[in-house]
Formats: sequence, structure tokens, C-alpha cells
Amino acid sequence: MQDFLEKINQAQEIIITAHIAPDGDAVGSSLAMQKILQKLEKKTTVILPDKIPSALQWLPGAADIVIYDHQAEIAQAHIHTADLIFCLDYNTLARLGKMREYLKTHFKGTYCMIDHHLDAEDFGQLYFGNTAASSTCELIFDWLENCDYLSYLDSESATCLYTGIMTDTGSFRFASTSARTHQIVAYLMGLGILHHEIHQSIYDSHSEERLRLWGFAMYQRLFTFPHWKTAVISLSAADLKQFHYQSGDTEGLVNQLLSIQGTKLAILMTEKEGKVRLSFRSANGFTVNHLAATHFHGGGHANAAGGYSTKSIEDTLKHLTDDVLPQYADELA
Ligand SMILES: [Mn+2]
Repeated sequence: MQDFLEKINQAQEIIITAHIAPDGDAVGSSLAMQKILQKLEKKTTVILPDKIPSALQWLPGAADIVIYDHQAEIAQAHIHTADLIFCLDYNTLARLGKMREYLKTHFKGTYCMIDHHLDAEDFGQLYFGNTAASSTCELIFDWLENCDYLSYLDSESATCLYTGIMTDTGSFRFASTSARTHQIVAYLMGLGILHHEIHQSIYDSHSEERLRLWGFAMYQRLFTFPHWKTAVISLSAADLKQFHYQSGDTEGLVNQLLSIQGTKLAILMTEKEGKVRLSFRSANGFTVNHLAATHFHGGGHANAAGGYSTKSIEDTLKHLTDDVLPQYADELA
């Protein structure tokens, strides 16, 4: 923690990054970190690989985020001049999408990683992680507390941290939610955040098309495999187009599958940009990160992971049912 402080003190310009398809924890931790570093009078820019979902665009500071996909030149200029980069909520550069190559070749400074995912790649010179933490936002709070910096938090940065913790814990219900999580949240509430408005802004701000997409997905695109206690939703590019899919519209859909009693494995497959993205959730004693890493170029947490396939969506489902799930038959029984 002291090494982090030393690097921050020495830095002239700092960039903050988080993973592709950023979620509440990625955006929340990035913006909270930026606000803290600004209080330390550091020149700081948040650069994210791609667009943030509309449900997160109200977060304080979100409008100033540089999106690499749309503003590559601005992002590249910062990558050239920055001497410190924070890598938040990811632990392998593959999670940066197109930004990865540029960063690898042109960034000459120090990497500082704060993350709670398993199996960190060894690229961060400085790493602060805990795979038992509910969220990266929780880790940022730990870091601030250890540095005696909690007084730098204000209602805006607290709002960002609360957002990350709330979204990564499924509103404080996943197994990763600890007594410590609630203590942190109590502290954040003491800073005057409007927790009910944060919840409403994120969960009650969707389009009619999104709700209809969810209905369609559950009615027409849900496949269950009772002998493996597995449920799969498979959405093709044409399905997404039919409901005018916007980034973030399927966020949380995979969790709904776990509401079927006894489900051990829930999978959402979506066909995007010529690939099939897979989201995995698990419960009832099954851990899913091994399956995601071994068969779908992915990884993640014990009960929440992601990956992708370059096969067609039909062949991905066939690969899953013919080759992958049978290998886990004992654990899924
Ligand atoms: Mn996270």
C-alpha cells in the first residue's frame, strides 16, 4: 500500500483503466479513484475500452471518461504521456480489447493493479488484490483506510464506490457479501449518498425493448438440461437486433436462470461482433471458472465467469452439450 502511495506521489500524469464491457464495479472504481487522485492534485484521466452502459452514465464524472473505441487518438496521447496506470477490476491485459496492443507497445510507466478476480496475470508491477473481496470498490475502500485517506472520500466518490459494491454483490445478496461489505456500506451511507436513488438509477432505468428482450429470451430461447442442473439462454445477433439491443441490455439476465430451483449452472450466450460471448453463473456447490478457462478462453470468479467462442452460436451450444458438460456430469449431478 505504501508502494502505491510512493508511485502516486512521483507520478506526473495518471491514467485509470478498467475492463471491456464495463460494469458498475469497473466504472464505479475508476471514477472513485479519479476523484481521490484529483484531491491529491494529480492529473488523471479515466480511459475505458468501450462504451459504458446507459444505466451508469449518470455517475458523477462519467461524461469525462475517454472511450478508446471512439476516441483512440485522445486515449493514445494520454498513454504516451502518463507515467502511472491503474488497472481496476481486471487482471489480464486481454480484458482491455483493442486498447491492449497500443498500451503494451507505447506505455512506459508503472502498472498498479487493484482487483478481485482469480488467476492474475503477472503484468502489474504493483498488485493489490483479494479474491474474497466482494468488489474492486471494496478493495479501494480498504486501500484508502490503510493509507489513512478515508477523509478524502466525499458523497460523489462514495456514490461511485457504493455503485460498484451494490452491482457486484447483486444488491448485497451474493456469497461474496461479508460483514465487512456492510460496514463499508454503512460508512459510505454516512457520507450522505442517496442509496435508493442509486438503486433506482441502475435497476429501474431500462427501455421497453430490454424488458421485451428478457421476456423473449426466457420464453423462446431458454434451454434446460435437468440432468446437469443447467439452464442456458442463447441469443443470436438477429435476436438482439430484433429488440434494438443496446449495450448493457442483457446485464443480469444470466442471474435469473439461477432462480430455477436446484440450478447449479447458468449460461447466457450472446452473438456479438462475430463471436459468441458466454456468461457463466453457478450455485449449489459448483464452481464455474475452471470450465470458462478450460473451454472458452475465459475465467473469472468461482461463481461468476465469462468467456467466448469463435464457433457459430448453434455450434457453441452443441459443443457445450456434447463435449463440455459431460465432462462435469459428476459435479453437476
Ligand atoms: Mn468487479
